[in-house]
Formats: sequence, C-alpha cells, structure tokens
Amino acid sequence: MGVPDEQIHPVATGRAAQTVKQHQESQDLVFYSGWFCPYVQRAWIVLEERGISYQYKEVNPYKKEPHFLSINPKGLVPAIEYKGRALYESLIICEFLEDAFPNYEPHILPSDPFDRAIVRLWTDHVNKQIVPANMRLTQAQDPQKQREHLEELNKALRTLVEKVKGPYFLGEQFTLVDVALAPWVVRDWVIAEHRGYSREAVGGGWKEYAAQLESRESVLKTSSDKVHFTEIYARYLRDEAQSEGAKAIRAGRSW
Ligand SMILES: N[C@@H](CCC(=O)N[C@@H](CS)C(=O)NCC(=O)O)C(=O)O
Repeated sequence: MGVPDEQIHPVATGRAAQTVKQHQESQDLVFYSGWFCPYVQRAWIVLEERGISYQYKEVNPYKKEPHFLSINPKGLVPAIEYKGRALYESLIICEFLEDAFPNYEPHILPSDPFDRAIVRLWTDHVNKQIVPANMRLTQAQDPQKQREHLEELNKALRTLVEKVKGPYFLGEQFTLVDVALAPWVVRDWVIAEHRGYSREAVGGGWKEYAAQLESRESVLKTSSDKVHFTEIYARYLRDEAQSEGAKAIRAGRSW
C-alpha cells in the first residue's frame, strides 16, 4: 500500500524548499500551498514570476482543518488570503495576481483584449481537455482504456501545439497558458514511465515547447525533488487516490 493522502511528505524539497525559506515573513498576501500540487504550482509560478511579496504556508488539504476550510470551503489548495480576504481556484488566483498588482512586471496576460481572450481560450483548453485527459490516463487500469486516453491526451496536446508561436504559447511573452500547463509538463515523467507517453510521439514541436516550459526559472524555483512524488503518483497509477480530483475523474465529473 502507498501513503494515504493525509500522510504525504510534509514539506517542499529541492529548489522549492529554498523558495519556501525565502517567504516565511508575515505579508499582506498569505499563500496556502501544498508543495506537491500542480494547481498550487500555477499560482506559485505567477507569484515568483511577478515578484509579488507573499508569506508561504504549507497546508495538508486532505486534513480539512477548520481554519483552512474557513479560507477555502472546498478544502483545496491553492488558496490565498489578501488583506484578510480569501480566494481559491488556481486560475482565478492567477488572474487576481495579475489584476491586483497592475504595475508589476512581467504580465501573464497580454495587453491587447483579443490576445487576452485567446490566452483565456487556450487556458480553458488546458484545464478542460489536457489536464483531465492526463488524469484519466494516469488512473486508467485497463490497457485498452490506457491506449484510448493516451490518444485523447496526445490529440489535446497536438491541438494546442499547433497554435504555439514559440518559444512560449504566444511568442516571447510567458502567459497564463504556459503557467496553466507547466506543472503537468514537469510531472509528465509519471505517464512517460508508466503509460507509454512520449513527448516525441506528440509531435508538432511539443517536445521543444515542453522543454521551454520546464526550464523557466519560476517553474524550477517552485519544483520539489521527484523522489517525493513517486509515492503520491503510485496511488494515482493504481487508481487508489482518494483526492477530490481522483474521485471526480473516476466518476466522470469535474470538481
Ligand atoms: N480546481 C482546483 C483544484 C485544486 C486541487 O484539486 N487541489 C488538490 C491538491 S493537488 C487538493 O487540495 N486536494 C485535496 C482533496 O482532494 O481533498 C484548482 O484549480 O485550484
């Protein structure tokens, strides 16, 4: 048996541990994080990209402690508290970090309204097509289902990669599409080692784009050592994880 969700490794390691150490002082913005969580990493990337001051607080979201539930009634990380008001949902937080700090650089949303809409459109594709396909592939036990979900994922990735201008989705600017996707690129060794996925097989320049995302400084600074992920993902790979996300994928619904 693997580690139950409530007994996961307690703190960030590697580069992410150094980043945590630099963000212990009290600030107007409190970042409720779980070091292992790809949704957390989205918000964390934006905080680091934009140089926003924040206080890092590690939470084990599986424990559903009353104080944390008062911040996020869904009991999920990431969440933030800014000047005493709370917000949650990774992409909502990312957009808030853009809107509430308009004078900070760089921007993760382009200034042109049409380009902003395009970025939101493809961020939605990441969230609704790529991420669930990745989870379905990870959790699938039947070899035939695994093949189907691998094809589903590759198709969703190809659809996106056709639009990538390079080096990032929109060109030189690192935007919300890149932010939304990067945490799953960093973790794609899980499906590469266990489900036959390969960056090369996606084609269309995916391998090069993925390499750009995973080597971005803000992505490196928010990534923990691989070794501590293996037990967590072992449970997903056996379809035993009891997270809200894992249960939703099993039941064919969103969360
Ligand atoms: N839609 C949410 C998903 C967040 C999420 O599922 N976080 C996981 C950790 S990766 C969590 O807090 N799980 C606790 C649980 O499932 O009880 C977002 O984008 O922020």
